[in-house]
Amino acid sequence: MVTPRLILVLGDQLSDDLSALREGDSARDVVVMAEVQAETDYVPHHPKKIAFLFAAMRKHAAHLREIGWQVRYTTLDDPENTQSIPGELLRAADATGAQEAIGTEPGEFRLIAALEDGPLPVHLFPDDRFLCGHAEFDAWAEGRKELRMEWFYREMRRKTGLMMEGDKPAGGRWNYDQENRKPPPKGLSCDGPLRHDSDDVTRDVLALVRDRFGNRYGSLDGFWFATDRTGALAALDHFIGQSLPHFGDYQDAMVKGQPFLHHAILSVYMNAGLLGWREVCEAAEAAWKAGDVPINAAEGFIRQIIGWREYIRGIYFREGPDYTLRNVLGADRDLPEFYWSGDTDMRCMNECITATMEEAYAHHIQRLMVTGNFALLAGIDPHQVHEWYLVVYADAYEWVESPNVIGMSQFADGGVVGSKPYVSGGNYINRMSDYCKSCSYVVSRKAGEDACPFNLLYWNFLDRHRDRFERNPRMAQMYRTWDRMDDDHRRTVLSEGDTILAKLDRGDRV
Ligand code: FAD
Ligand code: DLZ
Ligand code: SF4
Repeated sequence: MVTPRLILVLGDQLSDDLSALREGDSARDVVVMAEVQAETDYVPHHPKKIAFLFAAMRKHAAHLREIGWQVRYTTLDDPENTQSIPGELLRAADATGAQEAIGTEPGEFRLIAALEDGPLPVHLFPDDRFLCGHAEFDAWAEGRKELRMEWFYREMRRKTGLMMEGDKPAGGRWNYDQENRKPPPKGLSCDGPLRHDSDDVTRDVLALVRDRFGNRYGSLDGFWFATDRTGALAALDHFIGQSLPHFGDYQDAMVKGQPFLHHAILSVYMNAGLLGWREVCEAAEAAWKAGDVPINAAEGFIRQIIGWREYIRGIYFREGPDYTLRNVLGADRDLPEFYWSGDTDMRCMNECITATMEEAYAHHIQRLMVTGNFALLAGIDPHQVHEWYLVVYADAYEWVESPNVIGMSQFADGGVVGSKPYVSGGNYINRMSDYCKSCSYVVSRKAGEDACPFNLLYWNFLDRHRDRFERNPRMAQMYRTWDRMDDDHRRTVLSEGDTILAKLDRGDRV
């Protein structure tokens, strides 16, 4: 008898066209999939994320069996479960006589190291479900003073031919952002994502997850994610028909009680492998070609995927395992408790945090300009901020979460991802949302008891980091504005900002 090899398929590798499966032999090899505590607990993931992945893993295992693979699947409550991926590989090797395993490179250095250092030899193949491999990204990055996404994106447009006319971008421009990012008009609303009913598999998983993880942060109620490829394709169709036409216009808008607006809500499916970048982008391009979607929406959406998503992954693997420990601004304040409860008088923070607890989702601007902006202004330890984002979002894996948080949002990498920190006072949030209207603070107040904390902390941040940022050409204007204010006002603003920071340190309500 020929000795089988094990083929590891992880929870975010639920794709038929996976390099490890391509390298395997269904007549001989055994696919190993396992629900394990090491993965549910290395950070205490939101229960909706765990339920989504377990249900999707169980259905993918059934699908792989249907197409001819032998699959060894361990459920979390199996009494023999060793509760780690290397442990389950070893147990499968004992049971099958396999001497080695193959896999597709995981999306976190932590797990790559655990497999490389594990007791069974594991050969990892590149994860070619992405458009840009590590060597290609490094070749693009090599010798550049700044790794700006826009230049990378243009290469990816040329490489894919998406929205290209010959070697020119469709419509004559690479980027239609000037037409995007409008403030929300009164009454802006959207039906949101396609909601999927539970079936027996999902119901079993929900019961297990409620039993094991029901007491941790995040709500399991109202679970509606798709948990297989058919459902994910239906979600893609729904987005293209319903929301893509407005995606560009209202990409940055925030409206109370409307966490999804016209966003895709596809990252959860794409990052688990249920959808691929090409089919998603081609669907958007086809809708534009058919005249159903304006060019600014289609281009803006495709840029998020072949631009931002690929660029962010390139940064993660290029920067290396110590990336999540970077902290160039020396921020060392503990993450305030209200990030876990939403218990704050700041309406914007309350709205984004409570929606996150409910849905394991917030859109980009809520992540960047509300929760991320506040953490940066308040000098929160970026590693704690990183762990929070990894816990709370259903689409979070370190390869995509950490460059967004450590780099884009917290500037803790010193400018690898962004040329300047994404900070703003309350004005930006007021322009792009309806949050401030129902806030206890007054967004137009720059000082005083009820002044918006974002306003106070904005100047406090710029003042604290003057040496680093005042010569940055994109920030010089802000320092000039600050310097023109009268001394008394500046002293008041700084001392009231310090009062808020002291309240955060004491755990007082803000
Ligand atoms: P849409 O806004 O509709 O965008 C369409 C698609 O573009 C997304 O599905 C996603 O695949 C891709 N995309 C857009 N922006 C980015 C980006 N900056 N990086 C990578 N892909 C992008 N995205 C994650 O997938 N996982 C994360 O853990 C994550 N953490 C983030 C943390 C912070 C602080 C910030 C600022 C952004 C983070 N993002 C993350 C990026 C972005 O917020 C999400 O991809 C997006 O909100 C997902 O929702 P959507 O599918 O509705 O996306
Ligand atoms: C996120 C996650 C969770 C919660 N649980 C599992 C699991 O039980 N089994 C598994 O194979 N994968 C899980 N995952 C996804 C992995 O954490 C993911 O593959 C790595 O973080 C690399 O991206
Ligand atoms: Fe947020 Fe300030 Fe607006 Fe309140 S006033 S919602 S704290 S930006």
